[in-house]
Amino acid sequence: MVELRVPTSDPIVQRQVEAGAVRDDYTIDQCWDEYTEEEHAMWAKLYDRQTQMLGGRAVKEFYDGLDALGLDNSKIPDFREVNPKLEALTGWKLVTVPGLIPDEPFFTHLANRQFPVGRFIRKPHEIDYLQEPDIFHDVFGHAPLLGLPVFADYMAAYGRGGLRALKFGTLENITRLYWYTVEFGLIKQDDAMKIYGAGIVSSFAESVFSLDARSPNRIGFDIERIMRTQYRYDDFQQTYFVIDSFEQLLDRTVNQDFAPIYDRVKQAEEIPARGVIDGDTVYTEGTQEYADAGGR
Ligand code: HBI
Ligand code: FE
Repeated sequence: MVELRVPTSDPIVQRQVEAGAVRDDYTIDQCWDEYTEEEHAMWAKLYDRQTQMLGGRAVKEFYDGLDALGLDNSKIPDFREVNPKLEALTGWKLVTVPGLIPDEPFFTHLANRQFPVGRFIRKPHEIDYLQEPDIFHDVFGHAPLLGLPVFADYMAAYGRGGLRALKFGTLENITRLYWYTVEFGLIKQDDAMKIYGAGIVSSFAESVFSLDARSPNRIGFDIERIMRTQYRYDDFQQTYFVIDSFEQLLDRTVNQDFAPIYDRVKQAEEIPARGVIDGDTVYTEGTQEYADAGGR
């Protein structure tokens, strides 16, 4: 039987854990019919609030993805409806998990084009911030770009890269790449800065902070630079990395031999989350006033 990293407050998840119904790959059933009216209402509220706050701040492909997958404010998405659409686009599908799962099965799912999604949805008192990914973050944040072939390929390559990193002992470095791209990435599109990272598009406050605040750095994407850079996991980022295109992201990671990259990264000094160094393409050198004032 599998062991869970965090206890869950979702009774449907609890029931499955207690019944030994968690599969060896950590998946469980979504049990969509058992979501309550309050839970559907929370989805609707989050969806409306977030699409309003985003306005045009997200990358065009994000909105296309919401459309293509039929994600809207009407109800918590039913994976039985979303998955056929997603599979037709890119071969990806959403699977339900009890919460955060260990790295190895997480990477294995990505390598197999399955995105692990927590079943639970945040409670009213957690509406602005929670550390664990819930179904709103996982689906609203991640699913739209999983329907875009170039990004879908990047995510699967990341899963394979993560499995290799576990063997190389470079988990921290590859995790930073995920953090600064998949979760908190920005992109230049038609000369405007846009959001594509799931952690930002699903965050009420960070969707504005990441693009508009004077505080954070905005620096051009560079894989070795990112792998050396520490990050904040509990507050707004002090640096955002900016890609030119999704093709750039895929080119720099797929079919790249990471071994020499890891060798150089291991030799090089770590860069603090707020650092700006020689060789950076600096779009914004942040004031760091938010972090200096103590942050959250
Ligand atoms: N599990 N459900 C879930 N979601 C994640 O985003 C996740 C995880 N387990 C591990 C993990 N992320 C990270 O540690 C990896 O990015 C390294
Ligand atoms: Fe995420």
